[in-house]
Amino acid sequence: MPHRPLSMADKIDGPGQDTSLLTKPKSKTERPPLYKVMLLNDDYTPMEFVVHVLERFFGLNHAQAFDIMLTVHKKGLAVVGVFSFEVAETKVAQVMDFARRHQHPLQCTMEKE
Ligand code: TYC
Repeated sequence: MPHRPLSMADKIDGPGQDTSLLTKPKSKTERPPLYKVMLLNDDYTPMEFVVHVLERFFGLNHAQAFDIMLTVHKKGLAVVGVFSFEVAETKVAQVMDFARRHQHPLQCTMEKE
């Protein structure tokens, strides 16, 4: 028997089940990664301030902002939006700066989805 490296043609999965020609080609247009922006709970930032932040920087209406604020308050954190890296980074910086300027300890972070 001639010695040669194994090729995909040698890999037969079972009768009539050679899948070597049926694998999906990798998509050519890869989507850029998305980033979750999250707010963290703390014991000191006023609820109304958090609602205002969500309206101002995340374009939520008052009811949506109030709901998310309450989720953070009860669960410790919540995702407030999903964005490209650059937009997520900007939102985090805007929220952190706004909270710092108002002397609230509110924390905002981002994480790859
Ligand atoms: N826990 C805060 C309070 O009781 C309210 C709060 C909600 C703070 C959400 C931060 O991301 C936050 N005043």
